[in-house]
Amino acid sequence: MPSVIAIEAKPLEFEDIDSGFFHLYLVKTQTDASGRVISEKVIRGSMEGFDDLGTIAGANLASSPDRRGSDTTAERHRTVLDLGTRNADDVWNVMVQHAVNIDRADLRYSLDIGRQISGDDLNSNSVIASVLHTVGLGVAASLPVGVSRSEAPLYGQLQFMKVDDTLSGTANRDRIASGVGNDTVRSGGGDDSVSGENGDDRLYGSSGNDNLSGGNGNDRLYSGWGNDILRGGSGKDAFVFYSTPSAANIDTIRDFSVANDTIWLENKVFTALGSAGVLKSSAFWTGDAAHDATDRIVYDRDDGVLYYDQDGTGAVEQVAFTKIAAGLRMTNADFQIV
Ligand SMILES: [Ca+2]
Ligand SMILES: [Ca+2]
Ligand SMILES: [Ca+2]
Repeated sequence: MPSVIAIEAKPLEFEDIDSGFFHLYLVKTQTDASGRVISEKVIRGSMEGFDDLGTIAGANLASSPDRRGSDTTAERHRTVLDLGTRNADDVWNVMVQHAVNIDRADLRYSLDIGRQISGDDLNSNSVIASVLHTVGLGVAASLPVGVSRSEAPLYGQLQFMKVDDTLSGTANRDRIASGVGNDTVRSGGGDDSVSGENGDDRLYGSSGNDNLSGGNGNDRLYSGWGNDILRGGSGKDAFVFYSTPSAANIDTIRDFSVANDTIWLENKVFTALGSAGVLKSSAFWTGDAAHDATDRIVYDRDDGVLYYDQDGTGAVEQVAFTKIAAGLRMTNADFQIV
């Protein structure tokens, strides 16, 4: 059954006087083959208790504070979000997870909509901006038609949404940007695009040809299977290899820094590397092939390919597991056996 996600806006009234401001919320509408509405779910921010920023995450619209009155579609400033080729149910799944994480985080609700006091001012509109951002939708481009940014106060306060997210993608192609905070993102199957952004993030690509980007902070990128594109960003990043290398499983690291970054190799898969710790210097070689029987990791400096060779100069062929830049001054110290 087809689903759509719309962003809606209701005029905010204080004691029946229109404030000139709007409250934003997201609605997923599922219809059947003849266009009848089967369900309407809502994501919205709220104030809980004295000043706690809370959420309603995927509840029924009809039993939420945003339930329909006699207002028309135009009065609700409904704009259906353009999700490209993504399925609305998949996008909603990730949106709900982030809304739940916001609810659990210790974020303060602030009504300082005139920005009179400096600090982390967040309200229900900030929640909606953060939810849109998490699934890779542009915040400015997603505002409902007829609502300007100044009419949606505290929308887009992403730098203050300090949420340590745990997010799981779907079996299909996901786009996830986990924002500030130390996040764990498991993108699941499909060709996913994941950005950890600020914080020390752990990103798992699993199967599929994924695009993983750590951003600022000390990140760990677990690309899994497929031909993945990896960027650690700034900070001390670890690129973790734990799947059997093959032609269908060669990754590309776009920004490996010898000074800052490390390649981690799982010895359950790279069985000839021995026990955990820094790779032995006798097991590393720079060249196009192993030069003696103890070599295990070979860096071809001319084309930037890293090979695993389980028996050095023995009969078993080396196998490429990732491409990095050519001409780097790699040493055994760039490799950690885990
Ligand atoms: Ca992050
Ligand atoms: Ca992958
Ligand atoms: Ca990083």
